[in-house]
Amino acid sequence: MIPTVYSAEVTAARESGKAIVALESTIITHGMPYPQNVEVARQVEGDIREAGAVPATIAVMDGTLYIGLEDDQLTALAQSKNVAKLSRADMAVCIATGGTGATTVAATMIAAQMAGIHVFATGGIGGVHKGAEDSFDISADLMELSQTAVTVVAAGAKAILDVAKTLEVLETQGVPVITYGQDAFPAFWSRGSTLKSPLRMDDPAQIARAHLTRAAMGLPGGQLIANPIPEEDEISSEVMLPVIATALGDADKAGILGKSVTPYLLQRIFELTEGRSLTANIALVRNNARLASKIALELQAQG
Ligand code: PSU
Ligand code: MN
Repeated sequence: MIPTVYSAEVTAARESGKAIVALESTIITHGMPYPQNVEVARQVEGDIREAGAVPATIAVMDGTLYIGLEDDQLTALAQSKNVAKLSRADMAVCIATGGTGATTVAATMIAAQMAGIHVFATGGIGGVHKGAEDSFDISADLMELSQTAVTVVAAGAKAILDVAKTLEVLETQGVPVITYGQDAFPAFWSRGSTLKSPLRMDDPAQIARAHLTRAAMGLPGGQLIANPIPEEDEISSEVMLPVIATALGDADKAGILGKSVTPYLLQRIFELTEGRSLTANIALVRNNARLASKIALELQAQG
């Protein structure tokens, strides 16, 4: 038995059959600085409510799995230091030992599936790191997408990753990568990229139908929906590429490895862009929350 607590709002939504959108907590604890992290978390939850769905931010606190956080819990989590970053490998250990941890994309998908939630909004997924041919650093997020039936809305993958290799692994793993409303696979802070998206859809109803079709065929796994950042919020790749190169060089010099790589790079890019990367990050997460809500409502209408 997994000690699980649903927020009041999520409990009511489950009873009345309202659409629910899952949100991860690593973006709060390891992806953005305090106090912007808690402000953004609240805004994103508000965006989902405004779109007619219910937000469920997921985290493990003192060995309990929370599906939806009350506002004081959200604030406490955003302020805590030394929170573990949980993926598939360490989530059960954290719960079993009474620990506290924030859920990555992989761990959030697992929790969402346990709670019967089919749609999840985030900023960017983990992927194949540059130099993975030597480090073998490939995020468990990619394998999770191939086995857990949750549709994940993200703004593509960051250029801190090897995006082409990330798309190759997703293809090998049988994950549908669907870009919303354009042909190019978006590059997180920038709308465009030189990479063509494997698939494209222009309508949330279609995305919901594809999710249900996959399930009906008995195929495990979810879908990755790549939602380009709104035009007015994007930062051009000419601005971002040198910044990313500097951040990667600094990570290398500092000897950052494993789980610490992504949080280190995000923090370094925040400093190097004087906060501009964060402003864009906030805009794209909110945009993803709105699209995820539409998909969740459609799933409910069709399902
Ligand atoms: N990419 C981002 N922002 C993030 C993350 C990734 O642009 O906050 C977080 C997510 O929680 C993601 C995790 O699941 O980092 C991937 O970490 P790793 O590369 O260690 O698997
Ligand atoms: Mn990794």
